[in-house]
Amino acid sequence: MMQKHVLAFDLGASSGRAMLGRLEDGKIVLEELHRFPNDPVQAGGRLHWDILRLLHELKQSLLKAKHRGIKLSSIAIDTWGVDFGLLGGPGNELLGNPVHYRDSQTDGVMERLIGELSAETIFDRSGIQFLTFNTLYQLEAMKKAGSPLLREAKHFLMIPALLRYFLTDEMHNEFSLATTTQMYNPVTGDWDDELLKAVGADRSLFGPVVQPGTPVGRLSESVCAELGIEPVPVIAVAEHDTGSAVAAVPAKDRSFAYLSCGTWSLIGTEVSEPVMGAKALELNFTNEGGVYGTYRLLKNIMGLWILQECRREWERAGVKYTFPELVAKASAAEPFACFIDSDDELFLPPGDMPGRIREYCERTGQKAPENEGAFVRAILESLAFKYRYALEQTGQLSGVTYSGLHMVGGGIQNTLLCEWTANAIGKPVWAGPIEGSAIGNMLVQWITNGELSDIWEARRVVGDSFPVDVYEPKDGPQWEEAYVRFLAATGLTG
Ligand code: ADP
Ligand code: LRH
Repeated sequence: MMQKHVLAFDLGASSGRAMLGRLEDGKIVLEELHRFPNDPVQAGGRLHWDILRLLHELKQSLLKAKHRGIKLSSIAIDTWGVDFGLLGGPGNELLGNPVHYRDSQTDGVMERLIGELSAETIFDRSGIQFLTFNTLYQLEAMKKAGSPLLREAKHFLMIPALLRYFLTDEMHNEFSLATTTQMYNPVTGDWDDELLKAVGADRSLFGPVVQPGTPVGRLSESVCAELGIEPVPVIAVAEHDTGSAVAAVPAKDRSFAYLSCGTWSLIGTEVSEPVMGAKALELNFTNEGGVYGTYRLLKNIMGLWILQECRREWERAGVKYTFPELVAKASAAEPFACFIDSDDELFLPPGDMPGRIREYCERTGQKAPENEGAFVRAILESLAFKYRYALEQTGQLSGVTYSGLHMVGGGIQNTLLCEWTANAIGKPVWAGPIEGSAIGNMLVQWITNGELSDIWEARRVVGDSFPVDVYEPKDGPQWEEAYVRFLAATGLTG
């Protein structure tokens, strides 16, 4: 008889994937069932999600499982934070195509709203890092642009909840993603009325928030009929991909530091209560919802997005490099030649990233890179230093000195980045697993289905199932000296 599997849909910026998982002899057996692009679409002057194509790919995945005779005990979806769809009209139709957070509609909006409400008020009510694209500012941008959608809408659903709605006909927003909106109040444990009012969003749109691990229906009759499959239970996991990635960190120690390394780099620790004080506001840290009552005290760092966009630009110019080829070029380039602050707003929108790095170097009085290897080296060394910077700040906020850093996500395939991160932080890096978000998604499904007892058993099983590569720090004095130059070049204070 065919063993039971869970299916995790993980929609990242570099791709969407449907991963199958089963537990066998205390280990996770993981298999990629389907991988598909998740490219945004520019239309009518806005950058959009290709939401119905993604729904199609989810259905294709279910069909692939059916054709292989695989019995699914449950399915769940995770994606990046902050984006949403609005539903309204007599049949609760999708009103407008969801806009991608890298769209320019939010330019200048955060600064304006901070001017009206104050940073302290927004942070006290949300505990969330100020990022220009947070849902709060997306809604404010719509309000200011006179969008009719907010007036017409009856329901607000974050992207996984929207996809679930299409699959199950049920509507539930989930906690980890709700926190990324900057409109959820972790003290009251509910949407924040004052912040919603400030952006003209009616409270009734949002509905109750379910915790990761909540069963949220089954595939609807119409979806089952269309695909010719049996109804499968659907679970709300940590539907924020970073929340799922943190769930999958194979830590043994309850106080651990992690870096979820993909398109974004998310570095921080897991805490039992949000850290809401003035220091967290000053350092612009975030308290995103985690699994089983935890919070993720962390910093968003722009991450490998900059490398992805360089690669895209070089491809447009006619040369298609693989990531390993780019890493090899970086390895051969001159060390510590120039530095960037990856979180400069220059780097947020899609576009000519090598050109923007050149512009950044000119602005900061540095000699710009002249070839691909030098660009990639500057990106990776600068990221490693930004990780050190944010890890030290995490320690200041949590009061914990970490003995090393767990890295998970696709970025750990970049062994040079792992090595340089260990050198920059002066501590070991433990790298693994690669598919952190999909695995974390599965863990919560297994806990809900009763196949694992709790998150700490689940993390132990991850440690037993996937290789964890250890990178010990090397060349301390050189990296110390270069860190001082990084801080000076980027204007960050040590
Ligand atoms: P996301 O979930 O945000 O889509 P991933 O976790 O899949 O991102 O990580 C994607 C990143 O991983 C890419 O931007 C790339 O930098 C890195 N990466 C993927 N494959 C490799 C590889 N073979 N070698 C080095 N880096 C890689
Ligand atoms: C990483 C991530 C991150 C932020 C950003 C928008 O994929 O979810 O945590 O929310 O995307």
